[in-house]
Amino acid sequence: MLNNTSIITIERFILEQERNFPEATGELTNLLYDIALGTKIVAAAIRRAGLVNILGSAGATNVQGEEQQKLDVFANETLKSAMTHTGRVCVMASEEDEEIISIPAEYRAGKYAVLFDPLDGSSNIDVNGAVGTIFSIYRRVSPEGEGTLADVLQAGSEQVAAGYVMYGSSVMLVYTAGNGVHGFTLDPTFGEFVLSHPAITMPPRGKYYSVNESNFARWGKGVQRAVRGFHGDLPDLIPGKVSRYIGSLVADFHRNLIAGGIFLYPGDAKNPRGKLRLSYEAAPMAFIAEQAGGAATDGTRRIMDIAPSELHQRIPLVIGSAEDVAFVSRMIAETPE
Ligand code: AFP
Repeated sequence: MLNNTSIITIERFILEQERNFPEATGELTNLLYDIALGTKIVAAAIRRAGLVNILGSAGATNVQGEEQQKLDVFANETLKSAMTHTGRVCVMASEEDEEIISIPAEYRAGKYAVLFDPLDGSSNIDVNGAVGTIFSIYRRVSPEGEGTLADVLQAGSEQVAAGYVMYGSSVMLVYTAGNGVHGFTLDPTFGEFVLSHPAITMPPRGKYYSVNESNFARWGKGVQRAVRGFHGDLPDLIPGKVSRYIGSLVADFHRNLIAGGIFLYPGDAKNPRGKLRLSYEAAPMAFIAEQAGGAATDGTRRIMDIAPSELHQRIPLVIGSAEDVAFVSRMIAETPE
């Protein structure tokens, strides 16, 4: 098996990509590999979850006031320990931690800051649904020493790399380092991510729309009109689409990335800033969407341009095939509230 040169592991792929940049030190390759290793451990735990009876609440709530599942805690700790002692990272931030995560003094010389949502869509775990890990990597902006809040509060356009791992019927890692979007599938027989989806591109207009329609009555009129368009009620403006919603951003986004479509989590009368987090969810997914030819906005502004002012900031998200995202912006701009 190993002498089969048609198998491209994630490590080989990233190393080969880095050859195009003579100034590259290999540190980013190693960091991505650390993250891949952490997610393989998480994937193994998720697969065993139903068997070893570790499902259920850990009894704590996270900083968003949401109940944590045990696997959330496990995934968070696993990813932290995969990156803490390598000397590649100066600071981290996790959706599950209120404050930035500092790195012990002897290891904090690294030039990267990493943000992650360790187990997104975790309410799907109890029903054996798809969940994911999302990550985002920035270059440190603070001088040497301990990384600071400034390192993790950068606009999405400053990302060096971003990606997600989807723990679905197979485990897939999808990432971009600004040179296209590439997907790898975990081969469970030898435990490596192998290149399965090189240079993923999103169709400009998609077949699917994904949104939690139970919030329909609370949306602004522009969003309501756009979704009516997706229902097929505005045939002069846009052909109708097929509805698909899992309630797990990674899984919903992944379908639309591969097959074409749009995902929305708009703000509404109860939560004007929506539900999703700018730094852990919206910005990394926006980087991937744009690199695949798609787009991402908060309804009016490009997500990648928005610099967060706080660590756990929420933001409305409209992401997917470029023409579909533009249609939503147009409906929002043209529809009086
Ligand atoms: P959980 O991690 O609490 O399941 O939230 C998942 C999520 O952040 C994102 O993955 C989904 O797209 C979105 O929330 C679903 O939210 P609704 O349940 O309100 O539709």
